[in-house]
Amino acid sequence: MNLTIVEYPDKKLREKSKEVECFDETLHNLLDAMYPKMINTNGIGLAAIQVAQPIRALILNIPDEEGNQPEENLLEIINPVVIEAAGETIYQEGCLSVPQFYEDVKRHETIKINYQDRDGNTKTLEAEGLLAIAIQHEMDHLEGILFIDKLSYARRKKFEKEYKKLQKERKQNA
Ligand code: QAP
Ligand code: CO
Repeated sequence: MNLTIVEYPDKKLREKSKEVECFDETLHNLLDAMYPKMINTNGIGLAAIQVAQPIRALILNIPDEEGNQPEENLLEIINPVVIEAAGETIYQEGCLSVPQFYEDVKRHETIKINYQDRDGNTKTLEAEGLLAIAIQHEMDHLEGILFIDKLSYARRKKFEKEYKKLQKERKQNA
């Protein structure tokens, strides 16, 4: 399965992703293809909608202390639901769908979710730190929300200007 990352301002990223009901080979093939795509593009998190599949599935692989992302640390999260969220934290986020732009975003510090694994088994996960931030970022994708939507009006304007310039440069290099 050959996947392409959908990039802002593609309207596809605004779609609301649908609940996964079939935990079949099609889902497994998609998840299996998402992992190398994420690693090869230097990602730590990827939602299915970012590869044009509007389903409530996301993967995460937070680097360890050495900066490694072994596949055994891969988290596959299907149909996540937030059951608890507390505290506040600010982190400079980026997104594979918004290349080369990073900005501070406010999130909950800790989060507890229920979700399903690739076989449909129900799981609970309590997260803090970068994992908690990444879960919130990826779950926003399921609603068609991007981290740039969370910026102040002034920062968003700064983003639109910088991003247009970056896109121009990238087109010239392509
Ligand atoms: C979401 O983001 C996230 O601009 C995952 O040129 C972000 O993997 C979770 C990336 C922050 C927690 C904190 C971005 C790679 C990767 C770029 C990513 C780029 C290359 C972003
Ligand atoms: Co993202």
